Amino acid sequence: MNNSVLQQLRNICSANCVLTDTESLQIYGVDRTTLWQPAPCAVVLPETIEEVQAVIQCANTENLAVVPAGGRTGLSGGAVAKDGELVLALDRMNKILDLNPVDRTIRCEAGVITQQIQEYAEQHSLFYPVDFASVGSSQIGGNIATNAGGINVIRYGMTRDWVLGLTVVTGAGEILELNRGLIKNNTGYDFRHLFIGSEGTLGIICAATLRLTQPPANRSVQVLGINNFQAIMDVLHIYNGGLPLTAFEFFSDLALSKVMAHKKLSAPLSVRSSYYVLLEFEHNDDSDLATAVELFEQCHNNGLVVDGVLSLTLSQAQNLWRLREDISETLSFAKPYKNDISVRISQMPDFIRAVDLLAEQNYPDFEIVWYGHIGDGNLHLNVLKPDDLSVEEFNQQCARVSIHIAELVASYGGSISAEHGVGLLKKHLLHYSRSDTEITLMRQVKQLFDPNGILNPGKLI
Ligand code: 2HG
Ligand code: ZN
Repeated sequence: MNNSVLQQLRNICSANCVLTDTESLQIYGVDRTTLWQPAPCAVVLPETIEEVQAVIQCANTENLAVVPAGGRTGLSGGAVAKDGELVLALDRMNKILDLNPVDRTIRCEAGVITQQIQEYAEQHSLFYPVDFASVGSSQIGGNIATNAGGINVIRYGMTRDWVLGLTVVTGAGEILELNRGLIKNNTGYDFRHLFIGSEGTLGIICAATLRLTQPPANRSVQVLGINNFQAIMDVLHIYNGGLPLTAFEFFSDLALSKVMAHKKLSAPLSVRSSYYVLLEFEHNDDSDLATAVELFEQCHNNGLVVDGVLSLTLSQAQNLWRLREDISETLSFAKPYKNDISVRISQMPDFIRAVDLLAEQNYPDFEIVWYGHIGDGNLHLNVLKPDDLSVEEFNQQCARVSIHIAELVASYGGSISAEHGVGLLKKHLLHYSRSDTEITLMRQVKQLFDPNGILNPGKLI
């Protein structure tokens, strides 16, 4: 980066908020993907929205590409700076600004860690329900920019459902207040929803007002051993009819054995099965617990479920959750090739059979770890590299297969990215889930908010 631009940034944000040392460039230039080498020109850490605005104005004048960065826990390369871009990290905009118990809202800056929002809400007897394994390091701005999902979507929806207001700086350097924290506001196009899931391509999310809700009374967890996909969906149907489910997750025996070995955890059930469902439900009294036992017995008597366990304490529930939540981190050392796909729930049994067949045909010698949010119609398929294959060959082979998976997803009217976003990783697959007209309109929308194309160029579209 040339010295005059560096000096301008130092004037805007103060000298110690502009980083150019090799270590910082390596850390801030990448998310949790491993396919690209970080190579940003600098990292800037503004502390106020005015500073963000001034950085964006400077980037426009100097024709400098900007990659917005939150907690960089993304899995699609949305926060990768590999081509000399300026990383604009929101770490220093980390204040909780207000919690309004009457409105049941929390207002915070974009760099607040998701878990801090959950804890702050809890201290005020309220609940922020969006939850996933990386809440301890992801930032709320990144959650909004990628419309993060996670483990409670079946009951509480995605991040989008909890955003009441956004303050953004557009790619053109304008500050916009979107929706003002209102529940009801029918005044035309709702730009808030354009920014949610826009992956940093339209503007920088600087602050947000989030809706909070009543905390759930108690939550219990059941892990069930099941031998086939159809039975998993039948069990979902049966439990949905009887209990207020907050999660319905699944993982394969291979996923379980990897987590148990890596995290030194013991088996949840005495009998092994091909798959396991982890379900969670809210309950106010013992009758729901009795219902859980009855539903289990019904499924067991029908031959749908082989074995099961119900948590009786919070710590038992937490231990069971680790079997599911620790899968992604456990596998990360093997640098797996990831698929994050979805179809409508009713199509899941057929779709899974078809994916399974495709995987068997195309990956005869690869280990495939199946898991995901099956209650939301969302599968995570992690393909593991055999030791004797080079990383390049492995990734090329997987990229070829992912085209077949995308074709299959398209034939079911599903999504090539259920919750991880498009970023760099899925860009070439976007047309399997969005029409040419839609993609053209997306480009035109980007042009409106970011006329010089400085924001996250090359991502999403
Ligand atoms: C999960 O559900 C995350 O655990 C990560 O979305 C999934 O790493 C993955 O493929
Ligand atoms: Zn997931």
